[in-house]
Amino acid sequence: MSLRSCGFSGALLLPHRKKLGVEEAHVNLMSIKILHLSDIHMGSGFSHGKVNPETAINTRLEDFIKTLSICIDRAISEPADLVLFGGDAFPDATPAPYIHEAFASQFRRLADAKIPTILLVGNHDQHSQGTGGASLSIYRTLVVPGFIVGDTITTHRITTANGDIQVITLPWLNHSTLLTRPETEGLSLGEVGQLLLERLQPVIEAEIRRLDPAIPTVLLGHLMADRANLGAERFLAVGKGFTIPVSFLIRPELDYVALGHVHKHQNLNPANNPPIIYPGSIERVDFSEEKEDKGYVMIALVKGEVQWEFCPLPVRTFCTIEVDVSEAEEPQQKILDAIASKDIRDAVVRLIYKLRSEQLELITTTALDEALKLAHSYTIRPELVSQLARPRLPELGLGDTLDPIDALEAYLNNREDLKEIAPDMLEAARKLIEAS
Ligand SMILES: [Mn+2]
Repeated sequence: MSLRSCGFSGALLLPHRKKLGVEEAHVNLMSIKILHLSDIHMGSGFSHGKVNPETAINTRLEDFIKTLSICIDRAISEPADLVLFGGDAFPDATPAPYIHEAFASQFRRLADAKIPTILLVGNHDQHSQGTGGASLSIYRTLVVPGFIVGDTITTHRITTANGDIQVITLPWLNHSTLLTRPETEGLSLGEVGQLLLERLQPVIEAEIRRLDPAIPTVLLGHLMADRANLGAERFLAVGKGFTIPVSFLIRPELDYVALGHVHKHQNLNPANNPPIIYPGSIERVDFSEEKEDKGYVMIALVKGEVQWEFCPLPVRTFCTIEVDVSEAEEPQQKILDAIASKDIRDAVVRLIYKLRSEQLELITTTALDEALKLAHSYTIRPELVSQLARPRLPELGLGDTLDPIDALEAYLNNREDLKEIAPDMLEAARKLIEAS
């Protein structure tokens, strides 16, 4: 695990400026340095770790803490003038106290170093669709010096060591944020999304109109943008919330758009006017992020000029080993060869092999365990090829007649990946059937 160097001078030239008065030049000579990170999801993926016997803590929590601490170290050593967290601190709004404490003790170091910090509220931070508050609101209640909790659409003017900056916070929006229940009744999810977007537009316009045009401006939003290349969050796009067109975010008033929500790092506006950046998650949350680099973004900003750089983090390797041995004469050896072909040391490994039921007795699990023992953790999933051909929904046998809702329910019961949106889908289906 090597960390690519991420050198960053942060000093910006001011090529397009008219001649500056001495005083003005003094103020503008240094750029404002921002560290932008997002989607920490601390407390996720414990099944990929194990309990550290020395600390009694799950090793994946230790991984997440270590990665977050590298981000905070960087903010302090730079030093950053401002830290922007793009939302989704934990897997849900009610993390176990020791997980919340681990998160707080890292961010507390920013308060100690007097680095202003904005904690934006993401969908995973809201308790019961936002009506139960947010896990991060505790920082406002405690009045942590320099900390702002972004749980409303507001513009914050922040004074930093290198000048003032304004940040528009746009937390995760759900249906109850800008719409009332009677307004959404009978509407499809798509129509609700459209209505929400229509409501959002003037609210954002009002914020933009109030901006001070002389100082740098950042929009910090937790949202699903329509051009985003989806990582682990791809299922959340369906039914949960709505997408915002990237064109909505390309505004001359904005110098940088700092996003959270999508776990895959990307810039949605290669023209960089302004850069629209998802830094992505700081650790791999699950196997869907196996091939993604993880990191944070450093930004140097003066009004009208921005430089940004993705800084990779040395995160835990995830490794999928998939092998079909159903036609192999020595299936065990073929599996061992597949394992040997990968660098599994300290990695989270999943071994998936396909075989015929007659081959089952040719596989010795202890030999596989031995071959995988260098991994940090591993799972082994044999898949029987004969089983693969089974009816996709065994509950729907011949002769059964099902009404459409029962059929959909049976289907959803077989789709673990749709579990989160299953109630929404069933509700939408009921409405459709009632309307027809
Ligand atoms: Mn999110």
